[in-house]
Amino acid sequence: MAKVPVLKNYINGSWKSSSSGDTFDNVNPANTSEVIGRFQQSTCKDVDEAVEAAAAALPKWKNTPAPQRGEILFRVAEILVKRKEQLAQDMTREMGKIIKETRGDVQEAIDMAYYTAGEGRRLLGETVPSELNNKFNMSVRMPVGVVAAITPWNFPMAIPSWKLIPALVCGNTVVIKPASDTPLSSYNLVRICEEAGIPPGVLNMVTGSGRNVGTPLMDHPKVNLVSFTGSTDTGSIVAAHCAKQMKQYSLEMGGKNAIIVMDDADLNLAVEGVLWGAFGTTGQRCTACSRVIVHKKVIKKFSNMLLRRTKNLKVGNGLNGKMEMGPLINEEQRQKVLNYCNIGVEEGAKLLTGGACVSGKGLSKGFFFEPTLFADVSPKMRIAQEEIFGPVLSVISCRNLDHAIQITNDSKYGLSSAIYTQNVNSAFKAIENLDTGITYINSSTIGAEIQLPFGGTKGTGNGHREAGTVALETFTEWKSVYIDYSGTLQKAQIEE
Ligand code: UN1
Repeated sequence: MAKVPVLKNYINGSWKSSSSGDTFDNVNPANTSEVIGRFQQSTCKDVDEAVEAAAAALPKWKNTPAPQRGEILFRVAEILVKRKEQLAQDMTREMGKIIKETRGDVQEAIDMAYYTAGEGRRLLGETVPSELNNKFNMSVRMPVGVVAAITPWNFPMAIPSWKLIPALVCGNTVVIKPASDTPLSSYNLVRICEEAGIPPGVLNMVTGSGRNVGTPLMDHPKVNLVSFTGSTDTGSIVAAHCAKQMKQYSLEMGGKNAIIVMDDADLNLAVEGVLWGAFGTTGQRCTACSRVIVHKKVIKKFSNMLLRRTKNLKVGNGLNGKMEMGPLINEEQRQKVLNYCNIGVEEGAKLLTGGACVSGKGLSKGFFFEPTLFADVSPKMRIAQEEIFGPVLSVISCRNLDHAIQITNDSKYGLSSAIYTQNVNSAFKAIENLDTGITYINSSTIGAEIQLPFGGTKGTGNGHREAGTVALETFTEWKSVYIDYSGTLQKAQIEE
């Protein structure tokens, strides 16, 4: 059996063991007998060291011209391109999603790096006229300081890249705590950043549990901003901790995303979009489609078409290119999904297919679950309201567009929504009235591109967005600058 590699923390430019001396195993969710790596079970001492390193590296990094910072990130993109296949394979082994999707995850990091590297030569501010003569007004961006990035397991490289890359181009220094289920992809990304020339202390990585690493990291007084992606429950804890110290925080949290299928929709197209949104990444996306709201005129036909396709999805090890859906991330998640299926049945929804763990045929050592479809779901049922984060889709009937929009918006979340219709008026009405941060027309709820803002309304976030140019709003502070070259005391607002 191959020797299991021991992978270390990255602090101040060196790869270091944790002060606890303990490690934890990163296992393959498709085959739990495969241990991918042993990672550091870190403590608050390691966190402290990493944050101190980030704070010490800040003045120099902040004063490195932004175009130079951008050039290093451009090199990150180039290395990611060269290693894309290996990085994707590592990711499928640690996370389970199929290889096409992990290639997409790495691609999203590549897109982010190329796009954001260019910000090194923009970082746009404003110039505005002054109300006085011989006076010049402008705004410039400053880094926030030390950024703590706390990242989830479902996009093990893309989401870390959404945080690290904009933070770094803006002149911040960073400590990242990756999810314990998928630390290898963050490790790979940090190694690439080191290779590309990110100086010691500017980027640090500490692995370990939420309690021993995440909490001391967000509570550290030298951390100026916490950028978190994960569950709404954990996000509200992050918010409470940050509020106590009046530090900034940006949260990306849950979703209960819906696709509306109108009676004039291209049903074949809609079925494909719904399948991709519901069962891609085994339903473990915050943008996953977990409700499909179908016009009553076509619901019977649509449900039959969807059922046929759902039953035929190939579930298996994501490294096998023929598979369409991999395992869930761990047993806890699988039990949660199973529990929701039981709740759905108890609530009176009709289980059309799925609802159970998959075993046998070489799958018994993985956390596989059947693609699951519920019909006769009413909007208030728990399976229609709560985020399941698994391959469970609820079909809900609607009377008309207004009704569909009302059902979609009846959610504590507001991340992504979609509508399938051939009617331009319905499409625009939906764009206007769906209360989500992202809306797709004739496309699924997943697959956001990095050059637009990513995030949502209500319980999904706290008003911030990631990616696009707006990421700069999170990772910079504004400074307004007034330059008076009149040589006299000029008083704004004051009549002489
Ligand atoms: C997430 O699920 O946390 O739009 C991120 C998408 C991907 C990102 C998802 N580009 O589905």
